[in-house]
This record gives sequence, C-alpha cells and structure tokens, in this order.
Amino acid sequence: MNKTIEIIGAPSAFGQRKLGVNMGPDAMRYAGLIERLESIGHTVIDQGNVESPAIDMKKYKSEQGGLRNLEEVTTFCESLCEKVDGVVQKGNYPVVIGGDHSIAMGTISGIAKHYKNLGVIWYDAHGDLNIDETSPSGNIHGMPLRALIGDGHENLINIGGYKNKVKIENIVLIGMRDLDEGEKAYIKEVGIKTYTMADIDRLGMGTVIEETLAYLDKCDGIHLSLDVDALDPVETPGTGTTVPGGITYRESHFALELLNDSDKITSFEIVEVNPLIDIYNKTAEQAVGLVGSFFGEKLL
Ligand code: 4U7
Ligand code: MN
Ligand code: MN
Ligand code: MN
Repeated sequence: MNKTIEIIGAPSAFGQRKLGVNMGPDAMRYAGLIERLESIGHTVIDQGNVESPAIDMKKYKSEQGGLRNLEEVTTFCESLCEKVDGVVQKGNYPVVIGGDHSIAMGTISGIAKHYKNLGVIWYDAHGDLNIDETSPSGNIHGMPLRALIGDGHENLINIGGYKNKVKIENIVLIGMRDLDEGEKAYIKEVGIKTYTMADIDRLGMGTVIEETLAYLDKCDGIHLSLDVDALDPVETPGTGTTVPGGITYRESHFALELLNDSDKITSFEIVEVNPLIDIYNKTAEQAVGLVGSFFGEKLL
C-alpha cells in the first residue's frame, strides 16, 4: 500500500561525542533516500532538518561532567517532538533520520500521545536504558529508552510536556550485545522482552520478528527505532559505538521485509549514521537500502 511519508531530518550530535552523526540525515539523502522511496510508489515530503542549537566546539570536545549537552539535547528533542506530532496529526507516516539516538526521546514523545499502547521495537546493539547514575559515559544517547519509560532527568522525561510515554510490557529489544551492569539489572528486574545476539543465532531472525509481532499484538501502534550499530561493524562501520558480532545486513533486510509485510509498524526512525567515520558513505547507502526494504522494495 502506498503511503504519504514525511521525512524529518534530526541532525543532533549532542547525545554523544563523535561529531559527524549530525550529518547523517544529509548522508542518507545524498545516498538517494527520497528517490528510493518514490520509486517504490510512495509520496514523499521531505521536511528538511530540525533546527539545531549551535555547536560550541570547545564545549563539545571538553570532558564536561554529568549529563553531556543536556540543554541542547532537551531543546532539540522538544523541537523534534513538535514536528513529529504534526506529521501524525496529518495522518502521514513519520520517518525520522538521525542524528544520534537521543533524538528518539523527541520522536517517540511526538508519537506516543496519539496512542493508548504504543509498542516500541528497539533494534540496537545497546539497550539505551541508562540513567545518570548508571551511565558510564554521561552520553545521553545511552539513555533515551529509559527516559521514555519515565526514569531519568526531569528535562528528558518531560519532553513534549508529559511523562511515561512507553510501557515496559510494550517494548522489545533486538540485537543486544553490549549492556552496562545497571542496564542488565534493570532489564531483569522489570522484565523487558529481549532478543540478544545469542537468541537471534538460536531462533533465526524470522522467528524473532514473528514472536516480536505476536508479543506486541496488544499495541495500537508500533514504532521501530533502528540504530545502525545493531548491524555488524565489519559490514556497517560508519557509526560511533560499534560492537563486534552483530546482525548481518542481509538478516536486517529480512527483518524489515517481515515487519513491512505485517503492516503493523506505524512509525520509523533510523539513527547513528556517521559519515565522518564511514567508508565512502557505505553506511548511509546501507541505511537507505534498509529503508527501501522496510517500505516494500522488491526486486521482481
Ligand atoms: B547508542 C553505553 F557505556 N552503554 O551508555 C553508554 F557502552 O544509542 C553506550 O545505542 C551507549 O549508540 C550507546 O555510553 C548508545 C556504553
Ligand atoms: Mn542506540
Ligand atoms: Mn547502539
Ligand atoms: Mn551507537
């Protein structure tokens, strides 16, 4: 089914320390994102990039202490939230292109108010479930999912002017292979549905996606948050926090094709593409290929 897709560029690099991830949206556009979606038959509206606070390079490169760039992350996510909210209100399909993963607090805050039970699939090497006290880095891109659940700094949990956007029982983690001690304890304590790399090996991606959709059957919408570091860095190197032993590019296509076939996913974001540490825009090109599969691209 053809959709009206609105692309929102979210060029934030404030959630971590590797500049270049703010160029992810343009790297994906340059790799042909819009044309690719149009060639499938969708109508595409490119909203351009959300306005970002200026980057003070001296501050950006400094150690800081506590939550790195908290004010900038907050301001950015508030603006993104408003944009995404507008797209959902129009009944169009929101696609947010990042930007580091802290932007998910903006994206999902703009979406969750429109659903009673929003499901979230977090396709990532990491859980992004830290709070200030458990974070080994102070990088906010390691905290968005926890903030969306309702824990963390006041600024972050209140983006969009409300709290508690995602329920624990409506979350599925896929691709996990690097969790901090605090995140492991939290996942066990509250019981988040998790597919580690070992689970993917054992079950196969087909079963993982089938089970995920069955688990989220109770939801009235599902958001897919895809961090490209879920993929293996040998194939997909252009991202800031790589972890060996990841999901292959092919398995990821399969996952996205199955999600597309289900017709259950109501919003999508792809994050953490960093062209400054990539090899000739390879990761952005892969990201565009994955978006193509997610939106129904077929060879024949
Ligand atoms: B991403 C980390 F310590 N857990 O909190 C942290 F390992 O959005 C990494 O998934 C977070 O890329 C990675 O800094 C965040 C670290
Ligand atoms: Mn992430
Ligand atoms: Mn990650
Ligand atoms: Mn990352």
